[in-house]
Amino acid sequence: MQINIDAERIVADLEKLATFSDTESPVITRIVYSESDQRARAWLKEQCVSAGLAMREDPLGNMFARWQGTDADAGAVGTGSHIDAIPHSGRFDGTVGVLGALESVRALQRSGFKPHRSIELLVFISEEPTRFGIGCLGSRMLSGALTPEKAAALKDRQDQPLSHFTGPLSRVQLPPQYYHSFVELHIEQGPILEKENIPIGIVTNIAAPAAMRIIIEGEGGHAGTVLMPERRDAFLGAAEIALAVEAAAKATGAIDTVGTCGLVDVFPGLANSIPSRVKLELDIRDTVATRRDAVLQEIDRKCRDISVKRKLRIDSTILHADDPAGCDPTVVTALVRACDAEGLAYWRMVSRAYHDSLFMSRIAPTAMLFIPCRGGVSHRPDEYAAPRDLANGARVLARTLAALAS
Ligand code: HGY
Ligand code: MN
Ligand code: MN
Repeated sequence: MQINIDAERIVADLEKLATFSDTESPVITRIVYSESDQRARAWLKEQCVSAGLAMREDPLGNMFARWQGTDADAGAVGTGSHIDAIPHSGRFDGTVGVLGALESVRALQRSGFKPHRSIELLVFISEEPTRFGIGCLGSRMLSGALTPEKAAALKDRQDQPLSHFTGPLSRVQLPPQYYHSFVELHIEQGPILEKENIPIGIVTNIAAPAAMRIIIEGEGGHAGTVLMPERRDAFLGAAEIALAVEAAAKATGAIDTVGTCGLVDVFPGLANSIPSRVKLELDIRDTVATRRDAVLQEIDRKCRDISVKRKLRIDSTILHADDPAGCDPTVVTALVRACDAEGLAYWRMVSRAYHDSLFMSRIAPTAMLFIPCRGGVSHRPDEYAAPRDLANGARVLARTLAALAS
């Protein structure tokens, strides 16, 4: 089967999608449910409809664009990713797995392929943790990993509850066997493929992410008149915790353990006022869940020590601590065969970033394919994937979808 991918079309679509942003392209900010996000999803819906796909949206905002197969009752072959983008990030994270997949479908249509199983493009809502502090909100609910009750209890950055739904959240979870299989195309967000000069990554495992929120409370006061021995400076407690995160991640001795303190809110946040309250949000990951959990426990222990030593009140909450995912061997084999058919070298690898596939793997045989991104850079405006790599990814995806849908 000859598959002709229109790489220029993917590039043009990515550029158009990048215009729906709260910051000037190439700096992208597209927070879920924001005006930019809504406009982006409306534009995307039009693209899917003009590709002849049947559109539906669930109460949370997950979008489904279906190419009806000859056997309407058979489990569909799913593909897709996300289009929400963290503030000050890039144009390729998530979007490649949506617009590249759309071009894969169009290329299969042009080749005259007729799917036996329906092929369905899924655009997940809220993959990034920006608004609710928890990533993969859409795929967590689709897979049942997050119940409607827990979702309704989520609060956003303004402490507002999740309210952007258009119907009962109980209708979001997919019925069993809804998908026969699921494949997600994504940029690697790491340096390996570019460094090894390998065009395709086939993901065998997805690392286990965890997020922790820590509130540190001390005593505020005048930066000039409160003498050092009397101080209970909340930020210095936070600083010790941030260093403890780095030490605990390194102490496991495994290169797969990572820890980041990326969100620091200091109150009142003025140079001449001693910090009385600090909110930290931590991101701890590992390919082995027990090793990651040991890091979470070590951080908790350090918080207790720092609380006593600095007379601070320190409360920590685990926002989520998910299991890693193993990708399904049959879907991995379909990807390998597609690479062979295209004469493309591939590299089996771990995904250190999490993706909606982490949760889709709980309800369907799932695997992912990566394309290189320049310098391995992601979550930054200089994130970049070359047209040739976009076309390679879409071609391998098209072949894989065709094989799974036959
Ligand atoms: O953080 C992640 O791994 C994903 O890019 N949201
Ligand atoms: Mn991301
Ligand atoms: Mn992503």
